[in-house]
Amino acid sequence: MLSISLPRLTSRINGLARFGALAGGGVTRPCWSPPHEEARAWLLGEMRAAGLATWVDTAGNIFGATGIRAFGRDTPVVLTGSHIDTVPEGGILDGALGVLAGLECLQAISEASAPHARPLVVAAWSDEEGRYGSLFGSRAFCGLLDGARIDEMMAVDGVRLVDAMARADFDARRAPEARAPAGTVTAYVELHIEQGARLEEAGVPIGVVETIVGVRRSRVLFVGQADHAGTTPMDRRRDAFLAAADYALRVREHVVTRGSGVSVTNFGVVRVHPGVSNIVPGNAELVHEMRDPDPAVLERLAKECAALAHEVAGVHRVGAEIRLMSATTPAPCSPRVQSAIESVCATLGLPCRRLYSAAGHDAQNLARITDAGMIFIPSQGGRSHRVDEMSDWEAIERGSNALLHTLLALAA
Ligand code: HGY
Ligand code: MN
Ligand code: MN
Repeated sequence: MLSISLPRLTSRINGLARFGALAGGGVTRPCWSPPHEEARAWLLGEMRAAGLATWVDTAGNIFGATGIRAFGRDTPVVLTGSHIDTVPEGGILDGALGVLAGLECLQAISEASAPHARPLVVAAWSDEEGRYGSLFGSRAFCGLLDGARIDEMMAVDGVRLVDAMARADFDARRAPEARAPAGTVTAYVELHIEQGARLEEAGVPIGVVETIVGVRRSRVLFVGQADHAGTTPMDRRRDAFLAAADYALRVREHVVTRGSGVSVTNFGVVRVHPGVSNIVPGNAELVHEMRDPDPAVLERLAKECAALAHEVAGVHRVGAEIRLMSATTPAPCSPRVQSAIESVCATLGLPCRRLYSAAGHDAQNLARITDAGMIFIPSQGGRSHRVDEMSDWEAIERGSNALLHTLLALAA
C-alpha cells in the first residue's frame, strides 16, 4: 500500500515553520510580507526538487503539478492544497499541513509511478486568513473576486492590498486574471487540522467535512463625543466605548440564545479614538464576526444585530454605523468526494466521521466550481490560531495517507 514519507513531510513542515518563526514558538507570516515571500520561494524550490512543474498566477497562488505545466480546459485536473499564510502568532500546521502533505502525496505518487489518469496539482492559495480580504487567492481562482473592490481592500491597520502586493512584485489589479478556465478542476480535496476538539474528544482519527461555515464580518462604529475625562460629569458623557462594550455583551447573548445552537460570534478588533486615558472615547470601532453553517441564520442574525446596534446607540446617546466587510458563503461539500474519503478510510482501516467545519476554508470557494471536500485530523486540545497549535505526528501521517489515496481514487 503506497504511503507518504513522514520523515520527509516532517522536515518540510519544520522547514516552512522557519519563515516568520517567533522566539517562543509559532509563526507570524501574513500574506505578501517578506517572510511569506521567502516562504514562497522556498516552497517553489521544494516543489521543483520533488519533480513538479510549478507556476504562480496573478493572484499569487502557487501551483505544483504532475503531468501538466499550466491549467487548460482540455486537461481537467484533480487539485489539492491549502495556504502558507498565517494569522498573527499562529501555529505551524494551519494551512501548511495541507500544502506540504499535498506536495508529499504528489512526490510519493510520482516516485512510485502510481497510475492516475488525471494530472494532480497542489496549490498554496493567497491570503486565506484574509488579512486584506478573506480567501483572496481561491476567490480569484474560482472567479469570485470583485475586481472593482481591489483598490479599497485593506488590512485593519490600514495597509492597502495594492501596496502590499506591489511590495511582493504583484499587480493587485491583475488578480482577477487568475480565474481558472471552466472545467479546469474535476475534484478538489484539502487536508486540514480540525482546529477544534471534536475529533480528539471522540477519539476519531479522520474527519470527513460535510459543510463549511459562512463567515460574516462587519465594521461597527459608535460615534459619541470626546470630552475631558476628569471634568466631564458622568451623566453628561457620550462615551462611544461604553456603547461598544454594551453592544458586544448583548450581541454575544443574542447569538448564543437566538442563533442556531452552533452560531458563534467574536470581536477580535477593538479600536478607541482618540485612544488616550484622559479623553472620554469619542469613537469606538469593532470588527464584529459571526459564523454559521446556514446562510439564512447568518442573514437573520445580521439584521437583528444591526437593530441591536441602533438600540444600544440610543441608550448611550451616540450614533452607530455598520458596514459589511466580507461575507463568505457556507458551502456543502461534494457527496462524491466525501464518499471517496470514507472508502479510502475503510481500506486503510481508519475510523472516520462526518462533521461540519466551524472554520472557513478555501474549499468553500472551490465548492462553487467543482466537487470539493476536506479531510480533518485532530488538533491537540482543539488548539488553533495560537502558537501552541499542534497535532500528533501519527495523526499527520494518517491524514496524509488518507489524502494520498483519495487523490488517486479521484484521479483514477
Ligand atoms: O478563520 C478561519 O476560519 C480560518 O482559519 N481562516
Ligand atoms: Mn486559520
Ligand atoms: Mn486554514
